[in-house]
Amino acid sequence: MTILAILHYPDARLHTIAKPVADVNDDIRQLIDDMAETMYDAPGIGLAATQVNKHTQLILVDTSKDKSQLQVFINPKITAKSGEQDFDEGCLSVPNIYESVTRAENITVEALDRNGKKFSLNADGLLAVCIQHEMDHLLGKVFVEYLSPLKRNRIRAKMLKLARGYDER
Ligand code: GNR
Ligand code: NI
Repeated sequence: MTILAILHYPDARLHTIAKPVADVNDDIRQLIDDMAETMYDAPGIGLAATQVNKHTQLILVDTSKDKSQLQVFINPKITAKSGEQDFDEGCLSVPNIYESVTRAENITVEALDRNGKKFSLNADGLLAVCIQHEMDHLLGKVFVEYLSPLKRNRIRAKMLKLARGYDER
């Protein structure tokens, strides 16, 4: 297994729209395993293929306390949603920034699992937040795009300054 490099905002590649997975094959399963290792290493509770510069519709989530419940969603679709919740979100592509985002409280998701088998799942609370956050990545959307232009520009400037620091050292 391999730990993959995570793209950092404001990298234009984070705005790429992911393509559906046509065939759930061993290449996809290899990517799932590498992404899982990357997510647990980070550590994060979710990871979208977009964040590791792979532009296919694949997301991973593990919101369990002991990090033992990996959930894989290939070609995910939200088929129902209701309610609203505010949550302080973070993102591995925007390190050390936490801001409140409003999302649906309850969602129903349809997707394929790592064997290409279709399943449906109802989620609420943190799991629902995380799935919606990851699915946004597949659409090229980062959570800071829900913030005011002022906040977003401050975050962008901070990230650029940090990146410059790393390059010079
Ligand atoms: O690790 C993560 N934590 C998190 C916290 C609140 C809301 C969403 C998330 S997802 C994030 C990992 C990540 O960037 N996934 O894309
Ligand atoms: Ni993220």
